[in-house]
Amino acid sequence: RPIGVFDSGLGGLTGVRELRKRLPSENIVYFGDTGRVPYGSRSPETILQYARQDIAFLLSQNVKCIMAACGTVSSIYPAAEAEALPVPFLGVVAAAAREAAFLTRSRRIGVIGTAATIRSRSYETLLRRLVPGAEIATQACPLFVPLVEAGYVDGSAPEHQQITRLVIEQYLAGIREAGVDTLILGCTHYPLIKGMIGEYMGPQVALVDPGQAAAHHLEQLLGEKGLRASRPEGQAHYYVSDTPDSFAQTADLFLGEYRGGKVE
Ligand code: DGN
Repeated sequence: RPIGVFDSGLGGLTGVRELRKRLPSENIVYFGDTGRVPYGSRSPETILQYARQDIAFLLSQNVKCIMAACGTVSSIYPAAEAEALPVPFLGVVAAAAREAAFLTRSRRIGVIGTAATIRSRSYETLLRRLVPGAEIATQACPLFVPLVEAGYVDGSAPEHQQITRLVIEQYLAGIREAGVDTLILGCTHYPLIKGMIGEYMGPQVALVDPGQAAAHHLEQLLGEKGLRASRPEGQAHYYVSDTPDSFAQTADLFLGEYRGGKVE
């Protein structure tokens, strides 16, 4: 049975990329709600309703576990509802908070994400539990998603990177000022500008990529439950709720060399 991964759109493919690297034998079914993206600017009620529908689709594909690659969904989806699902559920927020708690020395942690993620205080709630006395600086960065989707990412044309750098400076000045030693990149899209964010924050700040943390956590979870696949190479199937027309181009941006599989 495959691992089910879903996201509000195609950004969650950054999570798939980490899964393909870490768990190459696994089959993956990905669902991207491209017909209704973005979730990050919507109300918690709407996000929850969409998340339930996304999860129902993955369950209909007979998945053995579900990873919510979306920072926004992982922030809103109630733990009690996740526990009641027939298969294990893992959100990127829980995985990234755990990783940040492990990495921080000063207990000063920064969190960036969509407006909905930051408003939900999901990271603060978890981090306060995991890191007693933590000081947490948060910042919503709504312009990062369109910048990444426009291709203004690490390694793009210098004039494009220059624009992204200006926005980074504007959003992250307060967090840099707060002297954090760990920064959670709490949205699917941010790993694509990790290089520029790292340059701005400086080498003393550890950057947490939630997709990477979730892939690591899922590897442990599947191992514990005896659910690891043993075939030589797994396949990925991609489903989207809009027409798949622009899938190839955008998917390449988020997946890099890890494409392969079918779009449905
Ligand atoms: N996938 C969303 C997230 O990680 O929060 C970003 C895209 C969106 O829905 N705005």
